[in-house]
Amino acid sequence: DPALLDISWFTESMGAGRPVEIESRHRLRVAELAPHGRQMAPYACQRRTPLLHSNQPLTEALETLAEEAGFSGSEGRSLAFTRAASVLKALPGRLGALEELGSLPGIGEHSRRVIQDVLEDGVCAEVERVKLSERYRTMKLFTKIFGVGVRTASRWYQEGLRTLLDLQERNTKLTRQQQAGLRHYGDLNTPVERSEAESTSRAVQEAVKRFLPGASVTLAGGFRRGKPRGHDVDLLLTHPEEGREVGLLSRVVSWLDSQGLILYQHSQENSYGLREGPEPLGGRDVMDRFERCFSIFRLEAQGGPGAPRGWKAVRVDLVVAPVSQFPFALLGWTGSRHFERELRRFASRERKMVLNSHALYDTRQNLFLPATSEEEIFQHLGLEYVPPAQRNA
Ligand code: DCT
Ligand code: MG
Repeated sequence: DPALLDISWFTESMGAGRPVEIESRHRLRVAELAPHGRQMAPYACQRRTPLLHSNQPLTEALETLAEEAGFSGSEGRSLAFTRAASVLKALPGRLGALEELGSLPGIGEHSRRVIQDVLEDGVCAEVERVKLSERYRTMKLFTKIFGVGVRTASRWYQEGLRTLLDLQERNTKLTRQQQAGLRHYGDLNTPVERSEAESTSRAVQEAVKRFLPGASVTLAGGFRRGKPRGHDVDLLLTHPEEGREVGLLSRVVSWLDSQGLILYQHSQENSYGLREGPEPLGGRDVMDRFERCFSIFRLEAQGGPGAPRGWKAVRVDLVVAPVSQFPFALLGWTGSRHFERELRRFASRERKMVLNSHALYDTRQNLFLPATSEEEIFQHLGLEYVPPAQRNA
């Protein structure tokens, strides 16, 4: 694929487009023995992490601190808490005592203290303080607006804004995306049910069929990992014949729009071929270079007593992948976010390979390793296959 011949953006983007990864103190060596007599591998992509696990109170506390660190721009600290939480999610049973942490990888001093507090008192004072703090609460409120990231929320907080009403009354400058986010704030922060994700997928499937028979629509993201609800619907489009997918998205989106199904949309073309400078840090917006559409659908309510009116606004991401890149796109868009981060870290540190949602590149052999399925990508990486339901790291 000529688009992939120029790999400079590809390898550069790995460094520039991703949050900085902190060094793990635990290098890949003899897998360490976890409690319950099971081995706990150091990378999340080497473990099986089910959706439901036995350490919810502990992981919730750690993830609150991870979120708070993210709000303060401390990516390294945030990652450390996320790592610790992820390890606990992979435990086969409830952590009973602090001593059982001894053999687990990736649990730092601070996380250990938090775990100790929760084990001993049921809560951790630090976490409770964070949850009550004005800054955390405001940051949470603002970052839940579609189109608002940590930087914008932080700026608004500094300017003294505290509520959604403040945003409106003080005529804060909002992008078109943020205006839509604010307009549909309630709906977009009401979880999307699986049934709603499936009916969205069907609507897109029907539109796709009109313009390109044979093209497929795949539900990715949290729903593919078995989550019963999520914050959006992630859909991947492809066609078994390379190149046939070009031009599909705009037609599909126009048609859905003409049917009154779209409340907001922002499409961007693919940018495989473009040479660009370093991309801004983090965020799903710079995750990959596929042609895509960030949208808000107007979904007919499924009825029932819970439906206050006839429709509901739902966030939908449509992503188009050429079939040669599809397995990489599927792997990248299935998540979890932490599982993806760990896959890339494992690839780069342990295999000297560069993995993203487009391809896998072996820097020792200087070649791309093609794949026709997710299983093949795991094989190239020398990893045991982890099914989507076990990627809830
Ligand atoms: N992703 C990633 N890195 C990011 C953002 C996203 O690797 N910075 C991947 C992992 C999941 C996928 O993209 C879809 O992202 P989300 O919709 O944010 O996550 P989700 O797991 O589908 O969760 P939710 O249920 O909240 O939608
Ligand atoms: Mg999602």
